[in-house]
Order: sequence, then structure tokens, then C-alpha cells
Amino acid sequence: MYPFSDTLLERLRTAERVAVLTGAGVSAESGVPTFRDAQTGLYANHRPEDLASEAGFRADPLLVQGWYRERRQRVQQVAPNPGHHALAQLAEALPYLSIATQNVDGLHQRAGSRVVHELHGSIMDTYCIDCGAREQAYIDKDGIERCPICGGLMRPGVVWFGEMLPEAAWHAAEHEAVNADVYFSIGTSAVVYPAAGLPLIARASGAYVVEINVAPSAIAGELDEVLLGPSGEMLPALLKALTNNHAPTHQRAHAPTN
Ligand code: BV8
Ligand code: ZN
Repeated sequence: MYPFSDTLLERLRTAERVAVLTGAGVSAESGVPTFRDAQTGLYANHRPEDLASEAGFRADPLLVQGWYRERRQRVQQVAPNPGHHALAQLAEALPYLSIATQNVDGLHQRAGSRVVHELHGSIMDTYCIDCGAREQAYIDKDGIERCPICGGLMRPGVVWFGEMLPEAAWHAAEHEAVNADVYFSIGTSAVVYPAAGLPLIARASGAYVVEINVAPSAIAGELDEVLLGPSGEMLPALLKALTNNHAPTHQRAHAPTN
């Protein structure tokens, strides 16, 4: 179904470190709308940058809290798809595989992936914008979620536009990109920085960089390969191609001689 290039399979078989960047596209087949698609219904006439920003939040906390509540409830009702599971299984079949995700849905961890750097935080995390408290919010007379300690607005634990990424997650993701032998950019439009720069850092550091997407991203022209197809189908096929034909060389060396 997906004829993977000999180069990719060979680079994977000899790779010591594989790193992955994922975007909302890997969760699309779980039924989680991609970031821009999430502006449907009530949110259709809002720019993502307005909803996912502190200014937008302070201007209309009821609207933005409602948007995150709706997305959080949906995430709790969905399950990881075969693409998430294939990434978790690839990590078992390879010497080392890490994921840096722009997604805030926690689906990689729920699929069993153990090395996941959440570049843009988690939608399941909520804290007071004024005092940082994480206690259960109360709803004020206007329907706004407030902090029980200081009465401040409760905000989602995600990185908004104009906000710094979590230091540890960013440095880990940068380290993985610099040291990767093979780097995958999967299901991201690659328009949001600094995350979108990671595949380019990997390429500049000598990695073989492959994009998996249903449409070429903003950086497709700068990568080694662009594989067009849904990640929920492509990743299981890649796992099969890698593990069926031969085990990666490092495993072959220990294969029992019959
Ligand atoms: C920062 C969490 C330092 C919130 C998100 C001008 C030029 C360049 C940069 C900037 C600029 N002005 C401002 C900036 C910086 C800004 C930025 O990059 N803006 C962009 C819009 C130009 N970046 C920031 O502000 C970052 N911080 O720079 O800090 C700083 C500090 C102070 C002052 C200045 C700078 C913080 C960015 C983080 C924003 N938070 N998410 C939440 O989730 O609510 S970003 C959000 O949008 C997502 O996390 C994702 O990263 C991004 C893109 O969303 P989508 O497009 O929906 O998702 P994705 O990209 O994944 O696209 C879907 C893809 O999937 C598509 O390609 C589609 O083809 C594909 N697909 C669909 N189905 C499938 C599929 N692929 C495979 N299989 C399928 N089945
Ligand atoms: Zn507070």
C-alpha cells in the first residue's frame, strides 16, 4: 500500500536515535478536530490566534473557557488511533524513539508512548492565571470559572500564542532534533514556531527528515521525503515494513543463527 523507499528503511534499520514531531493531524483520525478545524460552530468566526492567546482570553474569558471545556470533553471521549499505537510500537522496535508533540490531548501517552515532550502543554491542566492554584474552580454568577483561592480567572495549562514554551520540553525536543539519525514530522502544518523549526534543525544536523501528512506542509520543500497519506494508515504500514522484512541491524546482530 505504501512503498517506502529503500533509503528510508535502511536509514531506519541503522538508526540509533529516531525523533518525531507531531501536530493535530495525528489526532484527526481519533475524531479530534485539528487546531484550525476546532474553530467550528460558535468559534467559527474567531481566529485561532485570538482564542489561544492571553489577550483573547482576558477579553472574553467565558468564550475561551467554553472553547477549552468543549475540546477537553471531546478529548476525554476519544481514543488513540492506529497512528498513535504504531508510534508506541515503533519505539519498541527501534533502539530509541522520542516524540515532541504540539498536541495538548495526551493521546500519545494513552497509546503507551513513554518519551513524549509536550511543547504546548496539556488541555487537561487548568490553573489560576493570577496565583497559579490548581484547585477545583467555582463558577461565578456570569458562568466564568474562577479560582477558589483568590477569585482569579482559571486558564488552561496550554501555551498560548506569544507565550514561551515550557523550558524543559523545548530543550529536550531541540536535543532530540540535533541528535536524530531519522526525524519524522507528522500531521503538522508547520506554521507555528518554534515547533515547526525542529525538523529543519534535525536536517541541518544531518538527520534524514521525512514528512507524513495528507497535504504538503509549509516546510515540505525542505525535507528529504514527503509521504502523502493519513498517519493512521501510514504509520502502521511503516511499522510492518520495518519489522516484517528484517529486524533493524542492531537486532539482526543478535538474531539466533539457525
Ligand atoms: C513563542 C496550544 C516566543 C493551544 C498552540 C510571525 C512570524 C513567525 C512567528 C511568529 C510571528 N508572530 C508570532 C510568532 C510566534 C508564534 C507563531 O508561530 N505564530 C504563527 C501563527 C505565525 N508562536 C508563538 O507565539 C509561540 N511562542 O514564539 O514564544 C515568544 C514569546 C513572546 C513573544 C514572542 C515570541 C507559541 C505557539 C504555541 C501556540 N499554541 N497550541 C491550544 O491547543 O489551544 S499552537 C496550535 O496551532 C497547535 O498546537 C499547532 O502547533 C498549531 C497548528 O495547528 P493546526 O494547524 O490545526 O494543527 P497542525 O499544525 O497540526 O495542522 C493540522 C495538520 O494535520 C495539517 O497539515 C493537515 O494537513 C494534517 N492532517 C490532517 N489530517 C491528517 C493530517 N496528517 C496526517 N494524517 C491525517 N489523518
Ligand atoms: Zn488564584
